[in-house]
Amino acid sequence: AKRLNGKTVLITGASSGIGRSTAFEFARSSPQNLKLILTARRIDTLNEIAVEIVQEVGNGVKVLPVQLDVSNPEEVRGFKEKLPAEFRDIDVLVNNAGLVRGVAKAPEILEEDITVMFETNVTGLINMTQAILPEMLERNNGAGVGDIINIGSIAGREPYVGGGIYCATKAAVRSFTESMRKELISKRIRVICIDPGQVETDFSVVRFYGDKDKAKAVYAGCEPLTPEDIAEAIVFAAGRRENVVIADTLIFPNHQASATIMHRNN
Ligand code: NDP
Ligand code: 8X3
Repeated sequence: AKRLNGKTVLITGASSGIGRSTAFEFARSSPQNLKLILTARRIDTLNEIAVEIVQEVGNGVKVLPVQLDVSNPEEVRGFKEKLPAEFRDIDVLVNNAGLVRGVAKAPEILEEDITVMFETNVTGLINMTQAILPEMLERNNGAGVGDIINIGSIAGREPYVGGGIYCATKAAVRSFTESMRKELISKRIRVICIDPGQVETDFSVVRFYGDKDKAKAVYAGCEPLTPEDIAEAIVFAAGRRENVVIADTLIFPNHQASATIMHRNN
């Protein structure tokens, strides 16, 4: 879309799944004049993705891979200063980095899992937002400019058994997002929440601590969304006329009607 021409887009968690697909989708939709900052912990993977994007769309798109652990407040704080000047005016922040660990119920939930989920999905997302927002607010002669796109989940709307912590983190994302939209009412900054249902990525592999068979079983007899489906929605939201805010979106695959109601074919 022409509206994305010249934009600088920062994606967290761009090394896999939805974040990775979102990077490709932005590049495809504005292949001549876009700056993409791809962040995650796995810098080697980001470097590979940067090469693949340029192979696919050409070098009209500038891709900058940067290692960043959003759960580390110090890294987040120092992040902006490390960027080359031409990448510093961020127009679109996609807060996508996130994870789930385990399916344990209270009181069996591992303390480490609780900490990692909250520090990544909640504190990490909030710290990232606070790191990027000040410049968004200053630009446009103080009227502000830019989009903050937060990836929530159906899990943030509907808590389920075995998801006590993950669901709580996504409910927190939802609540923070809504507060911010209200706080920024007088600014030209769009605050956008996208809540996916079931998407097949490494999400369930991470949930089951690397057990691929258990992860596969989550999608048995179902046809989950692909990460591209969510990437399209993200880029669509970012590509609207500046007065149009796709404030809140819930996206299911056809067989899904709630966090736990799934039609299975076998
Ligand atoms: P993936 O596991 O495929 O991708 C997760 C991404 O987050 C990776 O790029 C990973 O990169 C990154 N990440 C994890 N921890 C950190 C960290 N501390 N710092 C920086 N990056 C981090 O899963 P998805 O693509 O599915 O997940 C993306 C988002 O979508 C998450 O917020 C998830 O909660 C949400 N979501 C997913 C759904 C699904 O069914 N898949 C449904 C609804 C929401 P690295 O390991 O290199 O740091
Ligand atoms: C991921 C969707 O419902 O498996 O956010 O937790 S769910």
